Amino acid sequence: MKDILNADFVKGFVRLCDNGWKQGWHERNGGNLSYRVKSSEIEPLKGMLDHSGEWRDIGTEVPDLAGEYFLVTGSGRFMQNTALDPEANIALIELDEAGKNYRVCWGLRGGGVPTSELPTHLMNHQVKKAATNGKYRVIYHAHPANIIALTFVLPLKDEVFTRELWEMMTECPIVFPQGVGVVEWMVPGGREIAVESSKLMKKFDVIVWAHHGLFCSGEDFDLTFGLMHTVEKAAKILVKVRSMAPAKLQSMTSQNFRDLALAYNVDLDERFLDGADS
Ligand code: 2HA
Ligand code: ZN
Repeated sequence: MKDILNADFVKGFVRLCDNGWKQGWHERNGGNLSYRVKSSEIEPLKGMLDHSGEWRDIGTEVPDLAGEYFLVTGSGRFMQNTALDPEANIALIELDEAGKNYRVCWGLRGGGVPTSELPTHLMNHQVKKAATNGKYRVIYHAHPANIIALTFVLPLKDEVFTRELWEMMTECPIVFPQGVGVVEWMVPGGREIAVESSKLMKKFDVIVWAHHGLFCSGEDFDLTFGLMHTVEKAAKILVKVRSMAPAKLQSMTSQNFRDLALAYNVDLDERFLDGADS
């Protein structure tokens, strides 16, 4: 199976898992990753895939992803172990022609199933594929401590999280100009949270799951990991600021954001600017 392990997308996938682990975002089996494989990447590997596995229910429907292949982390697997033994911890799956079932074509040696968050991953892929003309291919879920901490002290509103995080580092509005969406606490791992998440993924590349973690989406592994990293770093600064003093003495103003948007040619939603100066 050397060729599958040497494919660039597999190497990039494994590297992201390892980097997330090194950041401390993946305690035990926390977090998961999926990649929508290009047909040019799957073609040369087809002879090495096993198409005899049984079809299993995804737990939701993703008709616009019918027949596509995804590389995914395994349920209960530890990110920490991915680089040590990719074939035991990740899987290439294929979706059926209805987008209702999947089967494992490679990986999860010794058995197992894809991440418990497969419904959210696939529904987010479906939304992002449509919204970006197929450009976005990565969905990444992690449990970074600072953003989780903030979900206990900030109102669970898109406007509040976006504005607070944007203010923490000048680059933030350039890195995530649409802002961040927030999902109130829900039971993870099923269709319901997948539906709520995918509604927000239509507008945002980053969504916060209250008291749980973050989902990021992007074109490739570097951009998606970089997005997670940037959001969590801004959250870390905000935790420090709030720990040092009850209120900020000064911060970026709405006009500062408008000037930045003009200089860097990004669209910032006025919803996050108007009346938000404190
Ligand atoms: O263990 O993070 O949300 C995987 C998870 C579930
Ligand atoms: Zn999680």
